[in-house]
Amino acid sequence: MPPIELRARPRNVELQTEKTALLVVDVQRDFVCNGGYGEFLGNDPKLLQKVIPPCRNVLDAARRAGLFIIHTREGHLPDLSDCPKTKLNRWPKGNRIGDPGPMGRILIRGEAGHEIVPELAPSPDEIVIDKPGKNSFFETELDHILSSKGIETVLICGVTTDVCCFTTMTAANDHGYDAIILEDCVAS
Ligand code: C5J
Repeated sequence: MPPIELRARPRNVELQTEKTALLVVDVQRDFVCNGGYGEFLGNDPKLLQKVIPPCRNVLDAARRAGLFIIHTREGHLPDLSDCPKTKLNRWPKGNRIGDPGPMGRILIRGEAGHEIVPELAPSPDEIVIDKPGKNSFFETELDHILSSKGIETVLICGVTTDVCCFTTMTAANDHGYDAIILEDCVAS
């Protein structure tokens, strides 16, 4: 496959398709859907929904270009044994991770709200990483998977810009990957 020219800051880059992965971060129903946990907390889901069409365009383009594609989901085990107390106690009782929410137990793996939105549903050959933290490398197999595929550059899209996307970008740098945030494909 020919390299892909990408306009970027601080400099444009030439992506080698076989060494580039697309990470679609946490576009889960609870974060972005009307009636999800985010809206229940008082957030306006429209701000995040705007990433869905551009992420879909990028996902389609990445599929056509044969990029390695990974989706992530933030969430916890049903017994919450992987959820730090600080994260659990962040909200008042009733609004906490594991409490019943509009789409099942909040941020619990297997619940309806934990699922990726249908527009960005992973294909059967794409990897889905379940992560207990914000940074997608924290307590996951992501680094191992990327390095075993010879990936050197990761393109990051999804939600939210300043939380899971940003922490994933800095962690990717720390692990030795070039990381590029697709700025029209992230939102907060
Ligand atoms: C948040 C995320 N914002 N996926 N998660 O808690 O950015």
